[in-house]
Amino acid sequence: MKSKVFLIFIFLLISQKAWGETRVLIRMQEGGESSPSVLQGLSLNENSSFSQSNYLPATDVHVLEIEGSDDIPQELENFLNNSPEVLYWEEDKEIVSHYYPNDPYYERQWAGQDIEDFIGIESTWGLIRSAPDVSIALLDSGCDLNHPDLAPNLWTNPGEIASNQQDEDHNGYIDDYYGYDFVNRDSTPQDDNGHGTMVFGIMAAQGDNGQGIAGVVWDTNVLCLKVLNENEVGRLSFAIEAIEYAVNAGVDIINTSWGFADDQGGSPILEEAITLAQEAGIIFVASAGNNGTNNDPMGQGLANYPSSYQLDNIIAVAATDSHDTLADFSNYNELSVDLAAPGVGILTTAPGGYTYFTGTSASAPFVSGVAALLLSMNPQWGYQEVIEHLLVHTDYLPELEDKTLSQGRLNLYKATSTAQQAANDSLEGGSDSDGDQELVGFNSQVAGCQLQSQTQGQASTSYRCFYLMGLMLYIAQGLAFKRIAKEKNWGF
Ligand SMILES: [Ca+2]
Ligand SMILES: [Ca+2]
Ligand SMILES: [Ca+2]
Ligand SMILES: [Ca+2]
Repeated sequence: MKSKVFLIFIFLLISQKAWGETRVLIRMQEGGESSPSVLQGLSLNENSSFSQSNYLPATDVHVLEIEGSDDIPQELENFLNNSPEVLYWEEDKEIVSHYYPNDPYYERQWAGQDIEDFIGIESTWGLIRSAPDVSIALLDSGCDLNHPDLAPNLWTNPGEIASNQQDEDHNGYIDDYYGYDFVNRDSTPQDDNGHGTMVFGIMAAQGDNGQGIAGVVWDTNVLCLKVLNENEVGRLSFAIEAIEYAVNAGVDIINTSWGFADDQGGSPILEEAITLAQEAGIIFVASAGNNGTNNDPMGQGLANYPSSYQLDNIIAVAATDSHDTLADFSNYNELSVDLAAPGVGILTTAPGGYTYFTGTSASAPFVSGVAALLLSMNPQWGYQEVIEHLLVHTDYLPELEDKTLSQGRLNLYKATSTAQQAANDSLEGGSDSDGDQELVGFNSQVAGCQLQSQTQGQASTSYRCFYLMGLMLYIAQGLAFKRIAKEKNWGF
């Protein structure tokens, strides 16, 4: 099974060279040339030529397109490596979705039966189901904008009038009312593949509307940014531009159910874009990848990106199956993969209907959905508090002990019920928002332990409490490790 999955993954990597042209991303030195005029002196061999195809202002990146060559011409490579104006450059690599084609008949028998029990979804809905003030950017193959179970939850641009050929909000995108299509460069991020629509449904299909299914969150705002084409393949530059768009739109969460494998630490420019999201306080949820291997950021082998960047706003998600064990195809790592969530045979929306969906692509939107609920309950929480809270309130699975940072699988009810308690406490205890944000979670937990020990004196309560504290410290160490590794620029 594993080798079959691996072969399919390799096949996807090799076979889907979706783009005819080779492209490179160039990051100029700060204070250097603001346009690639530095390249004007360069001539390629007679068969190839190059032109600028895009400029991404927030990351100051020039996208260069090379015609007539399947590879980056040696002259260009030499030039870029030796030019003092170029800070760094990389190929505009392909990114691929983390959808795993399933065996429909067998897996349909399971879907929807045990999953509610595992993750406590129905109990969660008894507590909270809406996050109307939260917005989630979905960077994917687009959305079925006409799907009755999704349309009510589409983000809309308050500064833009649709379909009038004008750019009312002056953001450089004409008529971007429902987001943007970075693949075809138009204002309609309509899904021509289905992947984005499937991710959307798990995360945020409208509930209690007499239609189809209910997503984790029933009422929220999903910003559709199309970065994958009809074959579920995109480019780094699409994703980087979409992240810039999401940051400017002020979203709270970004969901990425795709990636690329790399043994050189991933794309530095994509990492820089995610750093912009981090600085804006955005939670970045990323699927861990489907090649069934260790995403070891310290090792020699391939790791999946963006999930393996050591940025503390990234929450990387592995997939569990119907037996509540790690799915064969799921990637894992004890530091870079944060937790697992169901990812096999999940019933969700598809363009014009419904389907079953498998892959770490299906796991990530469970986490994005519950992150939206947590933010809605505790709007004062920063991204670190949301992520720490989620990781501490998983269900421990022995198998995940050395395969995810939290050692556990998402439990919606544990996460939301304890967040509800935190919201109540914060209402009762008044504002302590002057405190160190990062430590708020810890302080209340330690205080909770003492309180429980004193008032109840029950050994079991104390053990549970101190176990939880220990786990929080362990996770905090892991998150701190990510921050330190990032600061010290260790070679991931
Ligand atoms: Ca606009
Ligand atoms: Ca307009
Ligand atoms: Ca379009
Ligand atoms: Ca529905």
